[in-house]
Amino acid sequence: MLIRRPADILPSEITPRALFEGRRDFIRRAGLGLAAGAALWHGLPARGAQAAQRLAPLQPSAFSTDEARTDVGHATTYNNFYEFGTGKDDPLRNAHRMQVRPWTVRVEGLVNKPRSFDLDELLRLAPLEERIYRLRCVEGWSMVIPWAGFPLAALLKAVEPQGSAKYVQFVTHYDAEIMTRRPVLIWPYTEGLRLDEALHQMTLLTFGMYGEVLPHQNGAPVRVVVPWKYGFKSAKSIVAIRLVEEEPITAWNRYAPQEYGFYSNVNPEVSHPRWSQATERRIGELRRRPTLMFNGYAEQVAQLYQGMDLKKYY
Ligand SMILES: Nc1nc2c(c(=O)[nH]1)N[C@H]1C(S)=C(S)[C@@H](COP(=O)(O)O)O[C@H]1N2
Ligand SMILES: [Mo]
Repeated sequence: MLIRRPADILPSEITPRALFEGRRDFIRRAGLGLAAGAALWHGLPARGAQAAQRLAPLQPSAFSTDEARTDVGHATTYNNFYEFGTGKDDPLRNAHRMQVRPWTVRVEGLVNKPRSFDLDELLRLAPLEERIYRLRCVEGWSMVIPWAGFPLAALLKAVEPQGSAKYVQFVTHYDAEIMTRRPVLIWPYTEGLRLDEALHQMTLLTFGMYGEVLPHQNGAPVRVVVPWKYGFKSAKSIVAIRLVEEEPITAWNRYAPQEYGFYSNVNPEVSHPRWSQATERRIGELRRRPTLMFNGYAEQVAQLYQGMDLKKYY
């Protein structure tokens, strides 16, 4: 689908209804270009039941890495989205059942202007940038993904956090009709950041990847991406953002507090209790490579943790 310039396009046209209503049009997907083609190679359609929708041209970002991007067919078929199953291709098979339009995100708690935003209102807050970030999963693999989004700070500033707000909690979509009922984690999946982390310019409110709107399995229609932290901090399919005073409950921390801390900064020196975090396998490569402190973003984020014992606050 061809895209006009951002100036003459309404945000609602970027996210057309048909796209998000889960067409079961499996044949057409074969002709939908790179994403579909790459995934067909793996024997699965890249988007489950949705057609790809290209975004308007994106502003490049100085925060982007120039490392080689992970093949889109891997990034859209090898996913963690436990609501849809714990197998790597379960999200691809199942997430298309999620209705992602209409969609609203409530922003509430310790803010002067609590309110709900629909997708179009979110997209009007700031221009979408392309941010090519490394994503490092706590399981020991990593990818390089060109995301499309803008700093979460643009949304947080719009609601005016109060002085007492110290943390941000993300609550994600849960629907027992289409997602697992097994208590793999406590649903809905929740995550959290300290307010200064959430306001950091690298924390991206994300709507797309590889120049297209987010596939369902990657957290459509809106997720966060926090590239210096393990992947599970980058919550998918967000429905509420709460500003709170105390460190919020997070799904993985509640599941296994000794294994998954609130901070979960990528740190090769702090092992997971059951495995080392010193190396990782970049998806698409064979040899493991060393994991870098803060996933290679120390220059940008290390000052957030000055004076903190990162072994204690893992
Ligand atoms: N709602 C929700 N968000 C989630 C998860 C999840 O299970 N549910 N998994 C996380 C994990 S462990 C990782 S590594 C990343 C994976 O993102 P990707 O599939 O887009 O690469 O999503 C994170 N966000
Ligand atoms: Mo992960």
